[in-house]
Amino acid sequence: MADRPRVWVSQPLFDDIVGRLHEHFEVDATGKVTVWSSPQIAAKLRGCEGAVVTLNERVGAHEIADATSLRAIANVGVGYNNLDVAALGARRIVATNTPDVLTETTADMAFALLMAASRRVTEGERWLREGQWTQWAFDSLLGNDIHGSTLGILGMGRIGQGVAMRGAQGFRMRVLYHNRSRLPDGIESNCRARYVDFATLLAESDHLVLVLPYSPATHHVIDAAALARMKPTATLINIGRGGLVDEDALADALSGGRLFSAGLDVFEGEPVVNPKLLAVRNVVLTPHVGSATRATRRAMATLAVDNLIAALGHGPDAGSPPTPITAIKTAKR
Ligand code: 8YV
Repeated sequence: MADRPRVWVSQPLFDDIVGRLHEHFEVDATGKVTVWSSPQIAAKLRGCEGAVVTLNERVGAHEIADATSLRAIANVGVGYNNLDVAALGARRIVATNTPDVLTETTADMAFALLMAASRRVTEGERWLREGQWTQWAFDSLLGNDIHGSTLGILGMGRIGQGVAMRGAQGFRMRVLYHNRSRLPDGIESNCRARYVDFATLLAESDHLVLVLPYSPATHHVIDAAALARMKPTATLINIGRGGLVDEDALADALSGGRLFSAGLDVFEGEPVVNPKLLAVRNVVLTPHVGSATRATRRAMATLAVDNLIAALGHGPDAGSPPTPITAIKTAKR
């Protein structure tokens, strides 16, 4: 049907889930993982009413300038710093994300990194594979305890709360957090977490987990000065966005013995990783896989597709996408 609205799906998701879009739209779906330049994104969006995008695709004023029929962007992911929400809002383009469905999986990943970095799991594996394990030694690869230590959380949204609960209940950790605003008492006691100021969080955490959204206001929130306030025995975990951390300063602190270890799932220039970090022994590096379980990625793709269908006025939630970022109403066709 020639008059069906066109939508673009920027990366391969799951065929059966993307297939649901065919019921309502002409679908321009990408068959293989693709790096899209800004002009290519603009060209793809031109003539589309909607798109499903990932963190790889920056969608801002420039990319939507010629997309005069664009009405909705469904982001696959809870973080949406790839979208210029103000530019979309000015054009009354609905933007949605995928909160909640990835909370527990991403909180699990924070602990995977925390445990690996504190107990030197990947470092030990490298050492073993390199054939360096010639004799068991009482004092080799000594790490730090997780149980009973102080867990600090910077950014106490849904994922931060999931990390707090794992720490408090699973590892009997003392949990401190800092956030833009203090949480209501009920949530604090549920997570067994205590609100502290930023300086106290830095000074007292044995394990500091970054889970806050990235924006110009949070750029390099962990810089050389912040690192200098942390315990030299501490471990830093970043599952938020790479731009939260000054990576050069982190690499210097790690190699200079001013920070015990780090676990990073996100990087400022990803997929390119700062060579100074690659050269450091005491850092665990993973390729942005915080939400990467089959079940969670399916749930994210499903929610993004539900959002797009609803935002474009179809399906059971027509006109009311389940998880909008902006409060802008869907224009009726
Ligand atoms: C996603 C993430 O995999 O949700 C987020 O913010 O960083 C990841 O869980 C990514 O956004 C996919 O676009």
